[in-house]
Amino acid sequence: MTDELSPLGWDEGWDATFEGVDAEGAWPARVTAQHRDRWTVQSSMGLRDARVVGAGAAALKPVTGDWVACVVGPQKSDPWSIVAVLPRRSAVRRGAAGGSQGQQVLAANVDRLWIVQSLEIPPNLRSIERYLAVAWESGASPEVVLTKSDLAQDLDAATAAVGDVTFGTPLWVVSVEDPAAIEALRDSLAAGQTVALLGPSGAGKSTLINRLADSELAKTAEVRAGDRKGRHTTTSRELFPIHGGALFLDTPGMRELKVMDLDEGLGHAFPEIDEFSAECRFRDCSHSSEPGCAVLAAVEEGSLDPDRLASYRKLEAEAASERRRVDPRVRAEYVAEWKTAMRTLKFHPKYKQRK
Ligand SMILES: Nc1nc2c(ncn2[C@@H]2O[C@H](COP(=O)(O)OP(=O)(O)OP(=O)(O)O)[C@@H](O)[C@H]2O)c(=O)[nH]1
Ligand SMILES: [Mg+2]
Ligand SMILES: [Zn+2]
Repeated sequence: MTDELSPLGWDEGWDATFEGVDAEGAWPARVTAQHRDRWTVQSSMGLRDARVVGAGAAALKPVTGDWVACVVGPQKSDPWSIVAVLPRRSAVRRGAAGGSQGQQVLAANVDRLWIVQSLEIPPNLRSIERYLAVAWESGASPEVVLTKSDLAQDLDAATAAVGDVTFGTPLWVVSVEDPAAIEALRDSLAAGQTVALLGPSGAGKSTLINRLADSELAKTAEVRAGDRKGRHTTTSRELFPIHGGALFLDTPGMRELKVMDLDEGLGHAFPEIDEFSAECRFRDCSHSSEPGCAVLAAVEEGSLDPDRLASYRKLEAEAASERRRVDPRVRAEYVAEWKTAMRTLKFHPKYKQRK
């Protein structure tokens, strides 16, 4: 099985995982696209339409990049049936958008996650930090790819500014006008490796995939003349296996990336804050007003950029509210705490005075 599926990213580890899956007579396939209630899967038998049927179907939520176990039928003319989703090695998740409850898994089994930003406009460092936190949390290896270097107003200043927030994360600067830069990126790719691209609309994600694959796989479109924003050209998450090469997972540009319940991702994205915080007097220091806070002291001394701290605290607050939303136990604790606080407040002389 390994040989036939290796161009899709299968390896001996997946062999072992598949053996542990309870799916008699099923075979593995990789999800290359997801539609509302249909999935396109690819296996050694080519591309097929698949659906999720039977008891427990609602719990299986395959996403692009997932390895799934499939069977035919029930009728021969039916699409394949997905009977199991193999445990993910990595999952790019974002917090629930709009009013919806659940978090969303954007992509699964991603090896490298490219955060793509255009140099046509000054880099939005706060946005890059947000993407980095989400990327680090996913289990994939994050990298930052700055595109359209040919259109940058001050290339050196822009790359230096981004370099200040990426620390050790690999940083690539490319342009479709710069074959050497594209070649360097291509050289870094390995066969069977899954690379997902994430970033705002118009950043040039699909263009980059086409250029690296040397083929017009993904649709692209010009950005709007006025504000240089994209037109949301890519509308679904799709995996493009390149013959003998890597697999590219293209995604639609996002208006906003809401973070999920960040855990280690935050510390990885803000390594200097993580380091300072080890010296805080309180272990659960929130770096807002506590005595003995080493992070605030670092800002005071000028060794930490206050914008970085503000960004960190904003993401942390968002992650905490997301955690309350998804984890019923944490949510219950929070509600209880809040009720106690309200009760205390009601009996507080100050509160009475205000009434
Ligand atoms: N000058 C220049 N233009 C580029 C470069 N890369 C991409 N573009 C242009 O930027 C526009 C948007 O590119 P897309 O690849 O469609 O952007 P996208 O990130 O896939 O956008 P969505 O699918 O909407 O998320 C296209 O007109 C590309 O030709 C570059 O390096 N230099
Ligand atoms: Mg696109
Ligand atoms: Zn602190």
